[in-house]
Amino acid sequence: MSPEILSLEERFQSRIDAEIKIEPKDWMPEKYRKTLIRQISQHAHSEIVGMLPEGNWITRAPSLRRKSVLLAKVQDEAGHGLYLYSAAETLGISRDELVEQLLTGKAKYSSIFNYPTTSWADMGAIGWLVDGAAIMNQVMLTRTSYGPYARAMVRICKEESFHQRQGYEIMMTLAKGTPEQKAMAQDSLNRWWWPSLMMFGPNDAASTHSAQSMKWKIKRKSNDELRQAFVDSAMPQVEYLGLTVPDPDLKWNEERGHYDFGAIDWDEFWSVVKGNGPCNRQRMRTKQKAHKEGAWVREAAMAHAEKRRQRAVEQDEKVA
Ligand code: BYC
Repeated sequence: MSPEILSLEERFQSRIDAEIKIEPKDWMPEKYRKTLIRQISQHAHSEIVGMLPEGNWITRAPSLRRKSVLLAKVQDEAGHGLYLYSAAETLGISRDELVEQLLTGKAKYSSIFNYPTTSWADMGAIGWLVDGAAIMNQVMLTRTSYGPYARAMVRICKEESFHQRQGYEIMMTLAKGTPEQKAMAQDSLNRWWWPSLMMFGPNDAASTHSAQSMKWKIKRKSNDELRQAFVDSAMPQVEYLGLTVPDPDLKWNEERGHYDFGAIDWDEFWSVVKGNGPCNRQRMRTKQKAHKEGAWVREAAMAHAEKRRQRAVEQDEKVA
């Protein structure tokens, strides 16, 4: 590496160490830029694909109140996807390229959205556990070293807190309801517990990107630290609901001051990540179809923007 690049990298690292945010026009190592594009776009795609499992229940929500709340939540996910695509674009990649990477399967999205939503109780479990796991991960990202990503996360976290509460409220209603409703809540918890723990990614020892991402303060806590914090915060909520988790090894460890939990099925995790989960193909087909059928909307929006731009130019010429 040339001495100039070396000294640029040293200066870059010392800014990171001093907690100074990196902004789009600042010099940055190419690997930092690529890592951020990978992570932010994976995050954006997760928000967008994450609309599908819940969108599946909008027409079947059990009351008008539940329907409007779920609709608002799913719309929030679209908004999160858009802030995150915008943050990724500041790194010099276009929206079209990002979408192309999702639709061709080149870019990943969170494993969790490849599981089916088979009952209304899943709206509770997703809001409570999936958004709960997302918040655990995203609160640290409000302090990530890249300015546009950190700022997007502040708003996203506020909205995710509402999502988590609406999910827990559904779980409380079901768990305190009839025996059938309580059984629905338990069944949903059984199905979403392990996939939620997998959301945090592989164990630290198997996490290829963690060491460098922690050094660059893109990530501020490791996958295992966050997973442990999630289990510790969810367990009192599970107990309050009067439900149980599908893990015979889960118990409080007085000495550690944390819950111990059983081994995650990493074969299942990697199989889902590689495209072979229960709904991977269905999710991709849905997104590809929506993209194709939405082409005329994008074209109309572009034509409208062009018309407005031309009108503004004409107006300026008149004034001049
Ligand atoms: N699923 O070295 P590692 C939401 C991949 S959505 C799939 O630890 P890293 C919501 C990883 O990409 C919330 N792939 O990676 C929306 C890497 O493969 P590549 C989504 C995963 O990046 C709607 C390889 O495994 N949140 O809130 O240091 C409704 C090795 O992993 C997963 C975010 O995206 C996974 N779960 O750490 C409700 C947060 N885990 O890329 C809710 C932002 C790992 O080398 N992302 N992989 O081919 C992150 O914080 C980090 O990217 C991760 C992984 C902690 C996820």
